This record gives sequence, structure tokens and C-alpha cells, in this order.
Amino acid sequence: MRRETAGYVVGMEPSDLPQQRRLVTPVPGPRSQQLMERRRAAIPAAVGTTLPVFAARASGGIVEDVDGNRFIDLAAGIAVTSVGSSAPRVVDAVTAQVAAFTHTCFQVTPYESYVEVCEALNRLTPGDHSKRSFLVNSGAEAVENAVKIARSATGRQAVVAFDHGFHGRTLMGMSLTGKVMPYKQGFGPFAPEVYRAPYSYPYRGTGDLTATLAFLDKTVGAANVAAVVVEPIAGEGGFIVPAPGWLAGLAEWCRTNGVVLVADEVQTGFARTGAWFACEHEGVVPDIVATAKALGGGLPIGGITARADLVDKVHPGGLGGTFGGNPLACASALAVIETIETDGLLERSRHIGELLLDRLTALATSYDAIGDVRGRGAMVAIELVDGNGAPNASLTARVAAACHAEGVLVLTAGSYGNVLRFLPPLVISDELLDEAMTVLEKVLATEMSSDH
Ligand code: PLZ
Repeated sequence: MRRETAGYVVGMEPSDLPQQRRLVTPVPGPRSQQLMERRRAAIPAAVGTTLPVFAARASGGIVEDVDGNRFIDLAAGIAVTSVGSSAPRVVDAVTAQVAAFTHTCFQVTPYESYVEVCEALNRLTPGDHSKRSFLVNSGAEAVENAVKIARSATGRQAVVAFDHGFHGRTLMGMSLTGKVMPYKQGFGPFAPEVYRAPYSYPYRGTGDLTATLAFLDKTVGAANVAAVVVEPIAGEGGFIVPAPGWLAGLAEWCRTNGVVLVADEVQTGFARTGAWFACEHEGVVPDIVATAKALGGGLPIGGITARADLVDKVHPGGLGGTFGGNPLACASALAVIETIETDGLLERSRHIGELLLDRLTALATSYDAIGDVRGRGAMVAIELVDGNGAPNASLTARVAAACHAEGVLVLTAGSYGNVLRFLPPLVISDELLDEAMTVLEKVLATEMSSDH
């Protein structure tokens, strides 16, 4: 089925989209500019825009805009389209489901695909203990529910999150988030009984395990803590990989003190780091795992997978929601899981990581502005600094903008806004990754030679 929008044909087969970077207009092109005008009139500026071009179609490693420009996708819709933006199994499964039924509400009339997704979550998340899962609509909702379960099961109230943490934009998600601008400014008061502990940040030499545990014991008090909510790699905070052993030490402290360890694997989960879940790299088995993003392959879904003995303490009817585990999202999630398993995307993620780290490490030897190169699997970043090692957010913004103008879609991140992050779809070709790195190299050369 084909349809015309703004003179552009959409609904073509994904395989029709050539896997090539191509600029046919300045960025943004005229059609995108028109749409941006309508957007400005209809939608608040509070909802941000990374790249002011409007998408027409996307597949593999390419996003094509309404002017026909083709961008190399190093963003995957913020770690969502890991299997691709129009992966064949996802397209088929969702198409079949939408024709069968779109919604019943799982709490009203259940359907099998929801059960299947939960069985898969119980099987794939770390640990072979007895688990139960249920489904929501987003990462923020997954985190919210993890906290509800931990409080209900422990009878305690305090929740510990970390510096550089991001957990969503709902009240609890925002309260747990460590960065004021833009996420929290003016939106208080925040949820009470939320404490912020130091996060291990090897490059900046902060938050070693002793400091973290001292904070938990002295400032919060173990007996008060229901849950510790932690990202195994800080995502929005700048792809910070904690020092080896830090996460395991934290897990040990939780176990000793009867504290529920909640791993927020919303950004790191489902093959992003070269494993199903980033906790696996550290041999850590969380009590609750929160998932979303890549699980849905582009359809909105979040999962909460909890130790059965914890979640079974919650009274019947205490958890749920109208749309949680919507049939379309469940169909998509099952197709995503099958695609990761069948197409070897864990290996592919590790390969992408090696390719990117090789190129970026080489680049860092030429440019002192690259202070750190880090990541795991296809979750890779560079931290840009000035001559004194201080965060260089303005350079980061310029480099990102220049990459966009050259047809490479990169994202920034970091508490100090000085991190460029690379999180491509796992189905991107090596050629496109190489080309994107060559563009980045050119952009850096230009930036460093011009006088700003
Ligand atoms: N936990 C670790 O990364 C979402 C945020 C985009 P939702 N990250 C992208 C933005 O600007 O809001 C995220 C995350 C981690 C939770 C969330 C929240 O997931 O699906 O956006 O609610």
C-alpha cells in the first residue's frame, strides 16, 4: 500500500532504501523546513529536536528524510531500533496482529503473545531463579513499577539512584534522574525519599566503591533502603562504564542488606552492549530488571522482570495499566527477540563495538580534544575536553551539528553535555560505520583547525 504525504511516497518496501549516505539539499531541506514551521506553531519547544529533518522512511543503517537526504543512523532512535527501523520480522508480525485485533487490555481479556514476551524476559534476563514479568508502555513506567514492587516487598521507603543517572520523565523517573537541565528544572517538588549516591566514573576519577557504599551506609542507612536503582552503564549520563567490580560490589551490598537491586537496562538491554543485558558483563544478577526501548523494535513497550518472591508479595490488582503489553507491541517484541537470536545480533553488536573503538582510539591519538573513548558493544562514546581536561560542551555541540550537516546522525549525552555517543542499529553495514567515522574525522579536523 502506498500513500502520498507532502509529495513523498511512503510505504515502500524497506529493502528499497539504498544503504548509502546521500545529501540532495542543504540540511534541513525545504520540505523539512516547512514542516518545522508547522511543528513550531503546533508543538511546544519544550519537546526538543536533535536534527530538524522529518523522517520519511528508515531501514538498516539509513534514515531518509522528506527531502530525500539519507543519513547514516548512529542513533537508532535512542537505542530503540536495534534490529532496524523496518525489520522484516517486525513488519510481518505487527501487520498480522493489527489485522487480527489491536487491543483488548490484558487485564480484561488476556492474549498469548503477552505471556510469551514475559516468558522470554524470564528466560533471557540474568539469573536462573524463579522470575515473573509484566508489561508497561515505556522505560519510565518500568522504573516506576520496579520501585513500587521494591517498596511493597520490603516495607521500606528509601530509593537510591546515582549521579549521572537517567530514569525517565515521570515524577519518580524525574526524581531519580541526576541532571536538572533540562529534565527537572521548574518541575518540582520531586518524589520524597530519593537519595543520590556517587556513580563510578573512571575517567573523572569519581565514585569508587568505597565512596558509594559509605554514602549508602552513612547518609541513607541500609535499613531504610527499599531499592537501589542503577544503570549498568550510564546512558544519558554519557555512556559511563563503571570501574570493574563496582556494580558487583554494589550488588553484594544490596544482598547483604536486604535491599532490592533494580537494574535499569532500558538503554543497555537487548544486545546493545554485546550481551542480552549489560549486567552480564559484570556477572551481576539483579533482583528486578527494567527494560523498554529495543525490546519493542520501535513499538512502545516496557518490561519489569522481578524475583518471583518479591513481586508475589504485591496484592492482586496492584499493578497494571490500560495499554501495557499492547498486542502490537508484543508481536513486535517477539519478532525482535527472534531476530536477535536468529541473526546473531549479539555477535554483531560486539563487532560494531570493536570497529568503532578501533577507529575512535586511533582518532584520539591525533586529537587531544578526545579525552576518553569508551563503551561496550554497540554502545560507544567519546568525551570531548578542553586543554585542561574540562568538559567541552560547545565543541561537542558543534561537532554533532557538523556531522548532521554531513549526513551522519549522532547524538550527544553526558551530565556536562560533552559526550558524543554512537548507538547504531545492529543491522548497519561496516561500510556505513566506516564512512561515518571518516566523516567524524573530517569534521574534527575542520573544527580543530578553525579558530573558535
Ligand atoms: N531509563 C536508562 O535511557 C530513556 C530519553 C529521551 P522512556 N532514555 C532516552 C528523553 O529525552 O526523554 C531512558 C533511559 C533509561 C529510563 C528511560 C526512560 O525511558 O521510554 O523514555 O520513558
